[in-house]
Amino acid sequence: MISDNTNASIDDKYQVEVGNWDKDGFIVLRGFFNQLETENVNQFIDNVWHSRAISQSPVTIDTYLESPKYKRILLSSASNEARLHPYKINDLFMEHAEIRRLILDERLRLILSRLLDGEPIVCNSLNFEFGSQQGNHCDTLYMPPRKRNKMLVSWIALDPVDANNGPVRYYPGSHKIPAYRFKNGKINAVASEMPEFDAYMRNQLDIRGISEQAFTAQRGDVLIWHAQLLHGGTPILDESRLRRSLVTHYFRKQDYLHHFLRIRKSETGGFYFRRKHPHVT
Ligand SMILES: O=C(O)CCC(=O)C(=O)O
Repeated sequence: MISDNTNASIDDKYQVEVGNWDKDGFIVLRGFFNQLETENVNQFIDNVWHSRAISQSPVTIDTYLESPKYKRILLSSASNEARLHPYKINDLFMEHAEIRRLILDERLRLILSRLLDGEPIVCNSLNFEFGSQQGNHCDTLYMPPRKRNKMLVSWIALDPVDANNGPVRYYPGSHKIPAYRFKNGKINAVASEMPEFDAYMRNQLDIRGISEQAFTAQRGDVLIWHAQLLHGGTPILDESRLRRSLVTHYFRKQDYLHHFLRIRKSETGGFYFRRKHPHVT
């Protein structure tokens, strides 16, 4: 039983939502981070852009998402133009405490530990300014965990989000759909077989009567989803608006102890992987 006051109030506030995790495959933590915390991240991202050319940072960015111009490059070589189109900056958490502080926040870790049934460890983070605008997918297509169902994702709103600036869409309960097996027997995405994946998921949603929901949010709200939950990013209809967010994928630390040389402890007492940055294209 949790005795500490902070933990007890987290329990009071969020126990209902945590109770829905198994049924729905997601929970919502409204107003979890305050304005200062989210503004600090937005400021930090601005600074990362402004200082990129002199930073010699190994951090990478996926530019022109969902377009034929898509390319993964070093952030230090990204043009000003690239910032005006959907992009994601990969894995800032490996280099910067400003990101770790939020994604390994003590209260957040407590909730993630409950959902994972063990200590979380960050394996990847993504920073967006226009959302992902990505088609429907489950995150296990790209990074399946060693232990089935022991991976989850936190999505932190860094802007208010409504129907006009690209809310995340998601399908409650879709995490219960048995993972699609590609022809090689694995669940990792095979690009040429994604139409079959899409058809399988559409059929399963129909059978189960699951319909699409859009996640509208205030700055500081957190959506946590099960890595098997079907979701995607919607287009931004109002081109004058941003939709900044910080997305983090977590495994369960106890499933990766054999990678002990790469495990680091953060300033807040949480854990993350210190590995190589992704290759540029
Ligand atoms: O923020 C979004 O638009 C969706 C992000 C997403 O789908 C992901 O990171 O897996």
